[in-house]
Amino acid sequence: MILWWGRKKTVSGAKDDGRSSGDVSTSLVSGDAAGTAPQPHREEDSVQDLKAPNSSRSAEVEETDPIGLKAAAARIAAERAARQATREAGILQRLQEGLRRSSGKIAEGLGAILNRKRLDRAALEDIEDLLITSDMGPTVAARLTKSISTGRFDRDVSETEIKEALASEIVSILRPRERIVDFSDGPSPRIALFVGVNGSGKTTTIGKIAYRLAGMGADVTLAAGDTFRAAAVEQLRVWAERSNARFISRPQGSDAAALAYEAVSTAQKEGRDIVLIDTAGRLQNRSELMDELAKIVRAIRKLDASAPHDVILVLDATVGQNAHSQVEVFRGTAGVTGLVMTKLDGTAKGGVLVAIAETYNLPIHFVGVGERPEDLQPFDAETFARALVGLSA
Ligand SMILES: Nc1nc2c(ncn2[C@@H]2O[C@H](COP(=O)(O)OP(=O)(O)OP(=O)(O)O)[C@@H](O)[C@H]2O)c(=O)[nH]1
Ligand SMILES: [Mg+2]
Repeated sequence: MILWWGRKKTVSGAKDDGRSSGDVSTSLVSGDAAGTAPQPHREEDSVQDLKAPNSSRSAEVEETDPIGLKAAAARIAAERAARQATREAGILQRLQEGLRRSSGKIAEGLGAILNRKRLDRAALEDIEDLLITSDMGPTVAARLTKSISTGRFDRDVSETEIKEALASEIVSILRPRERIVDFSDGPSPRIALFVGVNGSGKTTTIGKIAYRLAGMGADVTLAAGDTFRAAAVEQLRVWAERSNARFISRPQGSDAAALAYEAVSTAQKEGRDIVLIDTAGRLQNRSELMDELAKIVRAIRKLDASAPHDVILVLDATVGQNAHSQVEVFRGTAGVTGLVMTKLDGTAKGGVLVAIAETYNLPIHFVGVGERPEDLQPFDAETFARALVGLSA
């Protein structure tokens, strides 16, 4: 079970604005994400199931379980496990589809190289070049090439064998960066700040996370810290409405740090669970904008010295190697605690995630493979590595 939200669901009607987390759950599961987004457990399902136990249960069960409670509970658990398996299968399929351009490039390249059959020096050099041009960077490319040559040099190899070897080495690079966020852990309200360059996918990622967290019963506040553009505020407002989240904004041109302060202070007073703060996109080489980010962090810390609890840098995979300088600068200015990589579906540069994982000791929380809420997936090293080289589960 993938955990983003482990805390007990907020009691329905406990908040002063009349929003009920029970209502949120119901509306979410009836939407197009039903069957794919994690669905909150609905008490009424269990009650109904318990009232109508399976009539074909054996006499033996009847003896030890006279009113069928155990049998019904087992059935509910099995159904839940089946639903979860279906959801996970969907996740893998979407990731494979999303990474098709990246995996297609690697598969096509390997196919052409291994046509020559023997894994000789020339073939290894070509594979190394292929990995570099797939945006994995020279260090990772050299490491992967060395690893696949071990025990296979000058032997006949199949494309699948090489893909398997690549995937397993990529997993060993990615595994230490795998960390699912449990947003319910730690202080409440938990404050998460989203940063990144223009158009990297910050607002969309916040929207997707809010949608999923709301579906899990969290009480989410969205803060429109991108005060530069009216359209940015509206974009976030739409996501807030979709998730039935509390929305805090100020007129265009307002001070972003003051908005962040207001959002945190309001969430503290109202006892909210989590505040997701959007920020304006800023190029890493614009120092005045990077200073503004530091000011936002200072403003939040006046209210909670341990906040922001997450500073999530949203990276756009399509920029390829430029992602490195973004990590460098944002890490220095805003104290980045974790990464999200978006738009992996729109590029053949998916390998850049491996290069980033190898270079920086930062957890990768999510990957984005499309624009729908269910296209934001918790990062899983093995699933990602296999999908990247075009292998099935
Ligand atoms: N294909 C695809 N598109 C995405 C993904 N994530 C975001 N987008 C799209 O990328 C565009 C930019 O996303 P935003 O969320 O507005 O980016 P932003 O970082 O908030 O942009 P600024 O606020 O201008 O800095 C939008 O059209 C999104 O729908 C993804 O994983 N895949
Ligand atoms: Mg935005």
